Amino acid sequence: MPASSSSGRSSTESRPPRIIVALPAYNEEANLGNLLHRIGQTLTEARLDFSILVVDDGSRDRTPDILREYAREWPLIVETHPRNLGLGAALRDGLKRAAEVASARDIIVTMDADESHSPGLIIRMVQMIREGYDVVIASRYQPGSRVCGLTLHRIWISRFASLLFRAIFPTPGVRDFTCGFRAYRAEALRLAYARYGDSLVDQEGFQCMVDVLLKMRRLPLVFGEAPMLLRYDLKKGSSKMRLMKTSLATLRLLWKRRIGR
Ligand SMILES: Nc1nc2c(ncn2[C@@H]2O[C@H](COP(=O)(O)OP(=O)(O)O)[C@@H](O)[C@H]2O)c(=O)[nH]1
Ligand SMILES: [Mg+2]
Repeated sequence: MPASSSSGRSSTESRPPRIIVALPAYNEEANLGNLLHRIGQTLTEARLDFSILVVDDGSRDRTPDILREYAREWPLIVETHPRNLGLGAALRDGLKRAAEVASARDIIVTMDADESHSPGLIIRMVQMIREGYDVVIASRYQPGSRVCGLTLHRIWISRFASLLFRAIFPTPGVRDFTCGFRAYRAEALRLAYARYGDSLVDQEGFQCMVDVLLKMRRLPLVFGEAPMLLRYDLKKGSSKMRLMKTSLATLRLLWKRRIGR
């Protein structure tokens, strides 16, 4: 049974769902201010109730100043790690805090803090959750998807990853296993925490994203994808993902999960 129909609580709540946008951020001074502004503007124009939750993972640039500045304008929750713990730890703390502050009908969105993910797509993802999906992935592999500014070798590695995961972990509705831009029905995330506890996010590096999905696919949830316009050309600064390290860690994870651990 999908998470959407597993609780009677939701129908008794009167306030409209709130969107909680969780952003892991590490040294994102070049992108964060503009992104926060775009998220705030987009969701305000769409008349959606929202909060933005940023996990500042020990940034040593102006990221904390930007957060202080934007907290005056937008509903911002900030979690700070005194030192850099990595994307896995940021996602772990961000999702957990978001699940704690959310009520059953709320929607939790994760996205990169680097401006390559468009806030406009949140509207469509939220709509899909309202239609009944429990988890919606912004996907590079749906008709209508487009990728701008990504190097060819990263495009091919991502495509290879998609084919590999689809072959080994076929999941109805899912083609893009690695993208960090997702929307979760809060109730679905709670179900995942009830099943896995804190081990829901226990991978250190960038492979944490795919791992959450591999765990959630075992639950009775409905997955869907929205075609994404990936604007890698808008990203200022270089990628923080170490390609070789992440690829090897992802292959190790794939093997581990394949043999059921
Ligand atoms: N919290 C935290 N976030 C990180 C770290 N490294 C990267 N990120 C964030 O993770 C997201 C993805 O990183 P990014 O450089 O955009 O990777 P790419 O899009 O795959 O090239 C961005 O929002 C980064 O700020 C880290 O060590 N800690
Ligand atoms: Mg990115």
